[in-house]
Amino acid sequence: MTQYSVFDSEKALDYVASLAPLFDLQAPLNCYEFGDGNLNLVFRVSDSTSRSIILKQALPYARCVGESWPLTLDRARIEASVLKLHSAICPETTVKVLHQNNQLALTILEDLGQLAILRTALNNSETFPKLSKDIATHLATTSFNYSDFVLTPAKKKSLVSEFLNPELCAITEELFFDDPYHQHERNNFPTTLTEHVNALRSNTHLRFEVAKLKAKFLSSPQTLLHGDVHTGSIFVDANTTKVIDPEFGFFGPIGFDLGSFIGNLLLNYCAQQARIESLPQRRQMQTYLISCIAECLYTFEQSWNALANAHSQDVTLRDPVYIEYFVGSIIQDAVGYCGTELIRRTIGLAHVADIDTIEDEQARLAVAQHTLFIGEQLILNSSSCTSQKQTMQLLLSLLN
Ligand code: SR1
Ligand code: MG
Repeated sequence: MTQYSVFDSEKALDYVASLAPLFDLQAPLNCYEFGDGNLNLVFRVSDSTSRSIILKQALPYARCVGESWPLTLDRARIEASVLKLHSAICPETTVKVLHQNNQLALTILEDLGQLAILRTALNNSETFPKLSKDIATHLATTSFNYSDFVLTPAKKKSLVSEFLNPELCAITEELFFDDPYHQHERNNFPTTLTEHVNALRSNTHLRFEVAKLKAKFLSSPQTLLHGDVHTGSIFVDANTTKVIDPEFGFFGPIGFDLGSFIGNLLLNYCAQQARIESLPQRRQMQTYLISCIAECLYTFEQSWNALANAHSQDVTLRDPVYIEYFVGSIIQDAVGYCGTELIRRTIGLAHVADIDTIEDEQARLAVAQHTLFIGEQLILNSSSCTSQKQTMQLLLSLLN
């Protein structure tokens, strides 16, 4: 068995070279590390004909914090395995796994370097016509196919145990549902926001709703989630949408991924208030983002209903009235989780570049106040959002 060791560019190159024919690479190879995410090493290995692949290796700790935060290497197995299962259902929108080595905690993936990272592109005011439909279809199709509507109870239970992912779930449990609502050294916000944070923390109704969302995250193995669908986990161009990085994958509530995605579009919407100076251009970008959210929710709702009515295997769950109720409950959960994403990205450990790279301090503060307000209102009012229409009504009433 190969012993785990942390790769540098030389080791990554040697590893890929030993398997080069598998990836159709011609010597000489070139390799560099360029990971800028929170957790892992990411190498690009290219050959003399400019073909390239990505080697991603998990470190035994969280890269953004350092060795003081140890983290399981098993996340590499989880990530590659979720990608393979999601790819089996949605190959067009899932990055391709070319090779997996669980002992070395590494995965070799197709290189999507010709595409843009969605977060960076949105921050540059770029728009993508297929994005919302692609993501909604991806989330609806993967979540339906790994739910109780399709899997036998035995298969489902066996998959649930394969994807328990306790350490990465613990990160989400703490960063989404605990830290922002308590004093914690991991939290990160300017003192000028303290009053707003204190108001959030003393809102007992909000804490009650967050407790319900956390309980559902802990105890609702509805489907095999991606677990971290933010705009840094999506590559895009005008014709293509690819989802990457499901190392937080586990069997959880279906609305979590949908809510995370919409939350990141809303974070960008709020940030654009300070990012784009020209009012017409800003309005154009914000209108695009709202239409993405509306289209995403609409497509998700329609797709899930259609899939469940046509392809449910479970004799009891396929009842049309239950299906309608169930899809409504997913939307409701998504609205709540969306609110928690807005709040934790504003005052918790892991922020977003959309807000953090706004240079003007006052403008950045105004955006942060807005994201906190919207996050709070979404959580408080999620019970009135069991459809795309109701959700859009609430959202439009909150946005400026
Ligand atoms: C310590 S990990 C911080 C965040 O980065 C990941 O992408 C997840 O969103 C996680 O919450
Ligand atoms: Mg990630």
